Amino acid sequence: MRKALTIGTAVALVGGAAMWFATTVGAQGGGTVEVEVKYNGPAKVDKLKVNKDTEKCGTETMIEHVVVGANKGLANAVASAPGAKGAKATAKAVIDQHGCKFVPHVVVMQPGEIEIKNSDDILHNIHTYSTANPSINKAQPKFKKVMTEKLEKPEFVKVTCDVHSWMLGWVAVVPGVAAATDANGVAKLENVPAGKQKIEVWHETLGKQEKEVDVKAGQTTKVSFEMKGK
Ligand SMILES: [Cu+2]
Repeated sequence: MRKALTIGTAVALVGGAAMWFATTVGAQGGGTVEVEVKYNGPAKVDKLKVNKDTEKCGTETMIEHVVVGANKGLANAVASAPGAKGAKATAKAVIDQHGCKFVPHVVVMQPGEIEIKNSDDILHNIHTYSTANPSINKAQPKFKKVMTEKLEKPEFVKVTCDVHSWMLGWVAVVPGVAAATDANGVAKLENVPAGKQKIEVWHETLGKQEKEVDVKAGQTTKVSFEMKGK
């Protein structure tokens, strides 16, 4: 298993053979980890009036700091198995500036490239607050529909647009298998290698937690987190 992983990693690095690798790991017995994240506190969503580019942005917007769904499920948290390196081939990460919001609010990616889109037909800007990766601060005029940028170091990167002060998003650059929680606070990590795995959960305002789980091949292991208010 360990030898196969090493060879697989090398191949994936050299030749973009990530799909082959995912298949190999699956065949060798990956499991699914279903991560449930709860928050026993109030949602925090700022509503504010907008008076700029209203034909695209609307006249009111929301900044989603803490989104709580059914059964106290916490949306927009990032669950990951950082030790499950290269276990899943992921599609290219995309964040879209749409309706003067970053969509999705939290995008999850493996270290590498991200596509930044502008679907609004107005001027936006992309401004990242990163420490591990070089900062990005670039205008994205309406004719620049897509820009590709590199985020190669693991980090949770805050993203804003300097044209529209309310725009806030996050890019979670996470090695291993990772996913954001849905509206009900659930994230599924697929193809996690069997055995003991550390599971981490991150949220933009509620911080980080971790637990260890025992992943069984071909099975779904459930793990539950409860984030605490600060
Ligand atoms: Cu903008």
